[in-house]
Amino acid sequence: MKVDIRIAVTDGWIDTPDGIKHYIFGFVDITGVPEAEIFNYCGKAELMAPPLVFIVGDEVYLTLTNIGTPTRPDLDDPHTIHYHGFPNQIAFYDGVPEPSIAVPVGRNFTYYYKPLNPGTYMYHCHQEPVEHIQMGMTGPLIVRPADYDPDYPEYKTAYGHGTGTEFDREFYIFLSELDCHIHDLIAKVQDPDWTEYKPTYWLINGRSYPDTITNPTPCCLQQQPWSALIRANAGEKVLLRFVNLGFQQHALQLPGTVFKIIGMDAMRPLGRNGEDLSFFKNVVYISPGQSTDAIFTVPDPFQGQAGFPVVLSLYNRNLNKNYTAGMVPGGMISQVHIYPPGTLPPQTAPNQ
Ligand SMILES: [Cu+2]
Repeated sequence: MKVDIRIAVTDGWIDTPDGIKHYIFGFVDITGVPEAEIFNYCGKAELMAPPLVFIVGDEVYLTLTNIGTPTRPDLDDPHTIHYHGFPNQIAFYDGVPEPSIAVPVGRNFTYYYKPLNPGTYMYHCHQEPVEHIQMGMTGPLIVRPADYDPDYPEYKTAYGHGTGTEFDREFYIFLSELDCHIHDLIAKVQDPDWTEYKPTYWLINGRSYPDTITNPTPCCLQQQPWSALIRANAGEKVLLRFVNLGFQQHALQLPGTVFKIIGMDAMRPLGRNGEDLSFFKNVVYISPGQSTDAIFTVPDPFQGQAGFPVVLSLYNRNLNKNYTAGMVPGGMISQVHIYPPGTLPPQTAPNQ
């Protein structure tokens, strides 16, 4: 299927629960926005960047439009889109500025791609990547298998019918960090030294706990529209699509259940003869630039009885990343809310 997407690149401001605003660079979806209105999106960059969802075999035309950075009008940085982890991308459309081209302020460039392999990927700007990735130009990307069909449980899978990767609900768990000192320097037209990178905030889907579990999104988090709250009925299979585009390793744990690792870096673990080598782990240890697909079966604490939602915590096992500016708990924490079987209707989009 032909897919047309238009993404604008600009700057913006995000909130953390301590009441501080942080300057970011980032992307915002302007697909279908009339040409005369695209500059209304200046300064409206979102963290995490809009998730992209494709199906194997799609003909994807993604137009990147650089609408400038109103807080820093002196910056004339070009930007790109790099589909991280796509094995068959050609250099011209890969967003690495040296062998490709980058998009200056006021210009467009249309990237073409035809995804061949299902899995969880990510995308980011590749111009001055140390700065632009850290400033927030990062988002997740799903490629669904060609036979994906959400109306039939055996075809609602991460890697295709018969691969043992069926799920009932799916959630982006997009990990990054933020060094507020450097973001502040950039907002104030200073030149940061990135060798002094020392993050002070740890984020899931662009938010710091307790903002991670706020759902629906309140008006104060409009530029961080993705809650990380996981809601599911007891007994369901939940697929967590972990992506790390921070600069640190992270170790995510969900006490009360166990993760079945069904994919890493958009590759289903298979043996030489095609045998299923998925495995079980308590902790998802994930490096920068890595993705991990983990399914857990929601435990049933109700045993046929009615009850209120039961809460499990998903948190970074590096416990020093579970605070926000001295407030504990904070940082890289989210929650699973378990409902009695049959309570929640079927999920129609990720992170609902
Ligand atoms: Cu950039």
